[in-house]
Amino acid sequence: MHKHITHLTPEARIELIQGDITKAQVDAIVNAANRQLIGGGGVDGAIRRAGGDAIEQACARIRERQGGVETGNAVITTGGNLSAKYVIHTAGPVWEGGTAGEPELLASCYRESLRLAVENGVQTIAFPSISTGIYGYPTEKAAAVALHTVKEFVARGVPAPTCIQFILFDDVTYRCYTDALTQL
Ligand code: AR6
Repeated sequence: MHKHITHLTPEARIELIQGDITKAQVDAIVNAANRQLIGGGGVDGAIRRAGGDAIEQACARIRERQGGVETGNAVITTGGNLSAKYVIHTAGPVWEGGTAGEPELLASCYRESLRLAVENGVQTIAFPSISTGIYGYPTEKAAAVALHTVKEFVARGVPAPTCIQFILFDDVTYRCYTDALTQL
C-alpha cells in the first residue's frame, strides 16, 4: 500500500493513501454523494454497503427535513457499522468543462466538510477524490483544488482536524494527488 505524509503545521498533517475509504480508521469519512442523498454507485455505494441501513435512515431524515444537500454543501450522519463514527456527505459538481463554477463548488465541498467536522469534534477525517469518478472532473485539476483548499483551511489558524487523509482508490488518482502535493 502506498502512503505519503506531509505536515502542513506542527499540529496538522495530510496523508495520501491508496486504498478503500470504507476501511479508514478515522473519526469521519467523507462521501462523494449526490444532491438528493440517494445512494448511487462509486464510493457512495461502497460506503452505504459497508455502513449499513443506519446511514440510509439518517439520509432519509435529512431528505424529509431539507430535501437533500446543495452542490458544494455537506451534511453529517452516523457512520453506522463503519469504524468511522460519522459520514459527511457532500455533493460535488458535475464537470461541465470548467466554466460553470466547478472549481469554486469543489473547493466549497472540502471547506464545508471540514467545517462540519470541526463542529462535531472530528480530529481525523478521510476524503475520497470528490467528483472525479462518475461526475467527470479531471483528476489533476481536482487534486490541485482539493489540496489547496485543505491547506488554506488549516492555515486560517482556527481549529481544524489534526489528520486529514485522502484515500485514493486507484494508482492514477493516487499519482495525481502526490504530484499536486509536491506543487502545493
Ligand atoms: N474508496 C475510496 N475511493 C473510492 C472507492 C472506495 N471504496 N470507490 C470508488 N472510489 P465517484 P463522483 C473513488 O464516482 O465522481 C455516485 O453515484 C473513485 O475511483 O464515487 O463525485 C453518487 O451517488 C473516484 O476516484 O464520485 C453521485 O451520484 C472517486 O472515488 C456520484 O456518484 C469518486 O468517484 C458522484 O460522483
